[in-house]
Amino acid sequence: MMHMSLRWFGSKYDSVSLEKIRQIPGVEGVITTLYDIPAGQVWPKERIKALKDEVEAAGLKVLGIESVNVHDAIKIGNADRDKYIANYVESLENLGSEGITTVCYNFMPVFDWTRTDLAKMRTDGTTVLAYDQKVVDSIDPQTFFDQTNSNSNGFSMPGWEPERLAKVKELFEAYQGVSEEKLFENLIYFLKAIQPTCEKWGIKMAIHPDDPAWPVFGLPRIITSKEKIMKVMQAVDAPFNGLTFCAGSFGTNPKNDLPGIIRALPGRIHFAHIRNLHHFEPGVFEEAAHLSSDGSFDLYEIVKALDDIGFEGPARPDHGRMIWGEVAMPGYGLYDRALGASYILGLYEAIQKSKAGK
Ligand SMILES: [Mn+2]
Repeated sequence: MMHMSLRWFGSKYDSVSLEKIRQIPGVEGVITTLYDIPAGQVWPKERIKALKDEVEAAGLKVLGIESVNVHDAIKIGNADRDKYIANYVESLENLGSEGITTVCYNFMPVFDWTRTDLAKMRTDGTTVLAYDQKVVDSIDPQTFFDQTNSNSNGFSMPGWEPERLAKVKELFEAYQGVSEEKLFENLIYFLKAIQPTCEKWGIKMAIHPDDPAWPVFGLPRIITSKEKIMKVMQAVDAPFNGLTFCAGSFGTNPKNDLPGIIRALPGRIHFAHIRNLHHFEPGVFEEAAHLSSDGSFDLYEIVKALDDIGFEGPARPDHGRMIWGEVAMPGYGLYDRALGASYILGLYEAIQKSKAGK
């Protein structure tokens, strides 16, 4: 049984309320976070409990955390990484003891996801996030960061925290000498260090693939394809070490076979981000409605593959289009994600019924 959820940034940061999320049919809970706690700091138990209480009071469950961010010192492999890993372990202890056991994270240097347009107008008047490699190739990271943040409708976006990215130049310097191999080693070091705590509480770590699935601004990327994620799964071959299957991120590279990635990872996909992209040419795409025919992916085959491998974790619609005049954080409005959730649940119901021969 897949559990449908919506990402929610907390009542202080999100334009969408829990009350509204509660009214989307079939949505059981939220994927949430303590948005104000910077990477590297411990998540206090009382804050986690208060978050859980707030969500449960609205008739929903906390189905997972996205994300407990990993401090750059851990990704870079600095001398003080063990201090930050100890903090991470304490956050996991606090989450585990509150019964929260699905944790999404990523291991991308400097930038989280990258898009070159946060509100590209489509012919139907909707706006979507879009990407054009030529734009990335033509500007420096600091300018790129400033432009992205000034176009976010006034919302602070995940992975684009102004405090951290105020020092883009310094961050880039800190990553000098961190090759793809080194970044991979640092990930494995981190996973081995958190393994006992995850196993103690039954916490499932779900690494998010890199978005887009290739190096940007000369920074290394290590979760970009089936081969690369398999390498991580094999290096720490235990069920706690799993994947957030993100259709939109792996799908930035049209060579990635999305159902094929899912089918290669039974028992290791702990969380699913389900969305659609429309490709124009290699390195140029826009985010589409979830409906298969609106983009380049076959959403039926994606949901079917998840069901075939016995996926039982939380799933969520991913970035939505901005429709019906909504003003929200780019990608995270209510309306199109609600349509996406309903559509995915419709596919899921049809798959269950045809399997049962009804
Ligand atoms: Mn995703």
